[in-house]
Amino acid sequence: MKLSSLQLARYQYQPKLPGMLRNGISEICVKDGAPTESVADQEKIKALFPNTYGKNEITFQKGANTSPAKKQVVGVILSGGQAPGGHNVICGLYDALKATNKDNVLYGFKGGPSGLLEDSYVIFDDEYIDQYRNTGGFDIIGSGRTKLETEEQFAVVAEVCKKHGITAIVIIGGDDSNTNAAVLAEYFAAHNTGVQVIGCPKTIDGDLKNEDIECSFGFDTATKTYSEIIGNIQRDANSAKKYWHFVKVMGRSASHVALEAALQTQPNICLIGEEVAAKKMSLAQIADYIADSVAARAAKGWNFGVAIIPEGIVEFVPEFSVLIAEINELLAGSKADAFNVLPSWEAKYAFIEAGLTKESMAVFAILPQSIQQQLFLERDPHGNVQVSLIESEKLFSAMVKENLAARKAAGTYNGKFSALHHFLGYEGRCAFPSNFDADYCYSLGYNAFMLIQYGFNGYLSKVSNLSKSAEEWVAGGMPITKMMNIERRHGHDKPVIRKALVELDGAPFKFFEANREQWAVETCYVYPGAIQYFGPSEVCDQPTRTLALEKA
Ligand code: FBP
Repeated sequence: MKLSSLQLARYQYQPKLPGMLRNGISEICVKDGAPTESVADQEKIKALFPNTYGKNEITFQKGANTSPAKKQVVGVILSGGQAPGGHNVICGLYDALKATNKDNVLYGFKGGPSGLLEDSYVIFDDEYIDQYRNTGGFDIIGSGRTKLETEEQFAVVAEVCKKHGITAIVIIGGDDSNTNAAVLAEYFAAHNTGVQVIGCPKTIDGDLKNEDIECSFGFDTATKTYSEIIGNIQRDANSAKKYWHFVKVMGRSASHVALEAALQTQPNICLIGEEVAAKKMSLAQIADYIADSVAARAAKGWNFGVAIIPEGIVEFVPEFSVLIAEINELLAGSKADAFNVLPSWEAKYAFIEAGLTKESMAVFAILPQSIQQQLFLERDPHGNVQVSLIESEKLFSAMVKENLAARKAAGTYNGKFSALHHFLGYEGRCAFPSNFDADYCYSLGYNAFMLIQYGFNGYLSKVSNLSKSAEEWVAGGMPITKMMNIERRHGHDKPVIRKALVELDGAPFKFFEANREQWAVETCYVYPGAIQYFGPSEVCDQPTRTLALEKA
């Protein structure tokens, strides 16, 4: 394989550990914190996790390592969507494991949770690991979206662990995967398997965070990558002065990615799904809001601009989520077959018109035909509309165009509107991790092994104080049950880690809110440029604006 010069240079990068983990394995000891309780529904969560609930938060500190001298055989999986830094979690885990005892073994189960069920694995050695240091991607072992959640699956995993003598499993994943890590940890404890489970917080979406987890890994690199591209688009827009760019960014439900990109680049418009839901905005109101900016800028002679649209926006628009629910119902079970055999779009349209309520039909009718058809094309394995595949950037630009046409007819607007569309998602998920993510991920993995070595089960690897230099980061662990509450999922009450949506009274949104009126009508673009891996710390090691504002 031909390697780029950056890849070769990144192999040499030594990720920074928190100060307390820097003195060598023999100098890391545990400092016990307070017992924990879940963020809500304490009695119910306690009853569901009798063996793992209520344990103490812990931090590591410098001091004699008192962990038992036990050979460790650890299995690791990557779960869900790619996020920059996943390789470094595994590298950090491997380095701590081998530094503790060179006979320790690290298994990497392939293709996500299904690798554990199918007993498909590699055993890491130096040569294998060294090819992946500080690189993006999850190709070291692959990932997958199989959920590990049933007792039958847990029994299979227990068998696989027994077969290889595995003492601990590390699950690198998002809120769902770490919820399942907690359930697996409880199962292992209840069945006296002696196997521990440790989670690591991953997702570019940034929605796995709470008072303990300051951010999930990958968010930093992904948002810096998107911001670089948005900045470049803004510079092009400001140079050519003839296009409005509608840029959809990933983030399946929460709008953290969009908000962070807006804080970094200061576009004219950024929609925030959580605000749209709180204000119960309709599609027409959103289009009107964007059109106001287009018109105000046109009045200054600026027929260009940039609007950031979060991927999950449509689910936050109340009338649209009702429409989606009705469509899911309309096509439930065998009804989908009856729909699919209809010979033309006209026939399908009549079927839809007969099946939707008047209100939802009114929403459906204003959508561009391409979006109408998307709603009926792509279904997930449960038969539901895949909202993330809806081209909302095109939906809103089409609606803005119509809105502007009405303004033109009324004589209140006399500009030109030419829209271009972009979707930024996969571009950011496997980028070379920024120094922040390279350091954070390596620390999470290293720390995960220390949690294993000290016998913890059902804990999330926790590295905090992240807005400071790595030297000041604090390493430790938090029982996953502390982050749980009961939520209704697929008709059942389930213990889950609460998904973190954008807080409308949080500092990042407040900053955006205080500035966006000016950004909407003036040209205040910021051009962040590419992620820098080598150079002064103020250029290379900065955390996201979200983190900086939250911790300010
Ligand atoms: P995770 O929540 O698993 O980290 O994945 C997030 C994400 O990148 C979303 O932003 C996006 O909607 C989705 O994955 C895409 O999924 P897929 O990789 O299956 O296309």
